[in-house]
Amino acid sequence: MKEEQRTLILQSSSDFPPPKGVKLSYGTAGFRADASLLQSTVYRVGILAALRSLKTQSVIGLMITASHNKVSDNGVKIADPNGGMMSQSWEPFADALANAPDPSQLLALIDDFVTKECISFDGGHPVEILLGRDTRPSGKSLLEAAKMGISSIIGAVAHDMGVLTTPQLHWMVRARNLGAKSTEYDYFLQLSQSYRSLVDLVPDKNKVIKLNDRLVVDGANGVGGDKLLVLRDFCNGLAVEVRNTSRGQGVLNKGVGADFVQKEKVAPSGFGISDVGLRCASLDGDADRIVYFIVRPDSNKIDLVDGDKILSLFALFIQEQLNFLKDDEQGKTCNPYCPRLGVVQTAYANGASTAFLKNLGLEVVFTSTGVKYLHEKATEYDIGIYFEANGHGTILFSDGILSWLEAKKKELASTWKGDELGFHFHCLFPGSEKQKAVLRLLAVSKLINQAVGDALSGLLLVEAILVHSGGSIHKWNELYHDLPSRQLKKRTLDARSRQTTVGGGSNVKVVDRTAVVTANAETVVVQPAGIQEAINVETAKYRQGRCFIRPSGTEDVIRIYAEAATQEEADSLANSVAKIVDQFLGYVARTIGT
Ligand code: G16
Repeated sequence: MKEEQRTLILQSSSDFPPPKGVKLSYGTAGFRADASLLQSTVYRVGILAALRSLKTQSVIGLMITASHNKVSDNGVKIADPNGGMMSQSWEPFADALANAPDPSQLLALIDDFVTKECISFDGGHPVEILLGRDTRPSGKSLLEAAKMGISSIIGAVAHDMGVLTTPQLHWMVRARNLGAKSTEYDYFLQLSQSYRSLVDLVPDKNKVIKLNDRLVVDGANGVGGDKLLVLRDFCNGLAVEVRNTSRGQGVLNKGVGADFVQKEKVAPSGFGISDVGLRCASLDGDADRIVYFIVRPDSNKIDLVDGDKILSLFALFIQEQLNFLKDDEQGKTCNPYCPRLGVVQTAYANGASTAFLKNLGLEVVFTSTGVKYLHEKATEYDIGIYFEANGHGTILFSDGILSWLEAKKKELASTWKGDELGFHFHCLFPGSEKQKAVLRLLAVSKLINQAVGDALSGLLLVEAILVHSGGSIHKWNELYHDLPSRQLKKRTLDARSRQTTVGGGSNVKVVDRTAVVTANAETVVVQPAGIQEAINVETAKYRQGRCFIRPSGTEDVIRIYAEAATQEEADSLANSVAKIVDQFLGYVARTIGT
């Protein structure tokens, strides 16, 4: 690095001292913490984004959000050139950067890294970063910190895209780097047009049943509801009522949102007895997750239609379209093409969903929690569908299958004789089922966000498939019956309060969540020693028992998941394992969510 560049970093970083006694980690989805701790981190991630742009010679994204976390938290994450999460190989550098104690050590780190990564500052390519933020009140000033970080790399340019959902920013980055249209308007246009294409391919009889059937959406008091209102106008005819937008009185994610609905299994604030039986959905704070639900007549309980069920609906639809095309390929004497369809889940996937998917003959694989892991795995298939039970997921189409579909589209169009023969199908599009299957798959590839899980594009695909199948949310929910489950979280102490007096005034030795180390897609705890054996002994006492613990990558908690034959047993197993966590981690914590 030139002297001028070094001086600039030293000067500007001195305005952003890191908070004392706090160690931050890039985690499941970027850095997250109380917003008051993040000025320095976000400034430094600004530097990181500029270096990533220099290294990849591409446009990079920087999003200020803490998604499902409480409103006082915030966070920052990077979108890579393909719109996906930042390469995991850069995470150790991100951690080191965030935790460097002073400007000179920060500079030394950057110096070393730039040399190691052979990052050139020769100015041969534009260095551009797209910035977005959600509706959190702390977002504006953190965005300014990010801009300062970016401008401390000579020649780097920040483009403030304003308040966005996280998936919108990822989509824009991907589109920019593909040389495609990439504004927010283009996002809405692409989603709405591909949604309309899917609906145009639906037989009329199903459309009549479904299109006027209202969907009610909880926007988590965040950005997702606001953007859905815009998307609804683009879709022209989509019957959606949006509640809990950021313009109301409610607090972001408080008693609302996909995380709350999925974990607590109750209706969000603003939903009640008048919604019983309706098709409802809930987005999370930055609209990268979606779950559906049906309000039950008894209290505010719901039937949850979670990410696993969304995945199952998508898998059935994709498999149906591929089956239309399979016969064609099987008849071929040479080079038949058999697209590989795969499904990716995590340990949180309900056992009943995995059994259902395997029963369909699908290949199901597991990764650790975090879209970055699922997404990577899904790219190994021609069509890879990934979803976390919490509603975060998408469908990825490989370049290979997209070319094949385009070629197939041409081939089938040239051989279609239906119009001449006077066939008229009951839908807007005249053509064979094979042709329609090709067009449907191509429309799905444009509708569903190829960069990251996206609640808005997921919602439109669910709605289009329900119209296509003429089915209701009730029928969808009956695809299989979830095994009863329970999730708990045990708070660990934040770095500032560790080693202080907790637990009713007595001095208790506390550990942080990183004391829990897992393996095998988080199904086994390898540290602390002995805890997994204790969990196994407890789990074996329950019919259809399954249980695991893992440290959260977004909150200062240890998560506990239990599944069993009845709700009482699942609750009991989760509570027993929570006690084991207390014993092994030496900290009597408060149990939340029971
Ligand atoms: C993020 C990740 C998800 C993950 C969730 C919870 O979601 O993107 O993949 O499932 O955190 O992670 P953890 O259990 O490690 O806290 P979001 O919606 O908060 O960005």
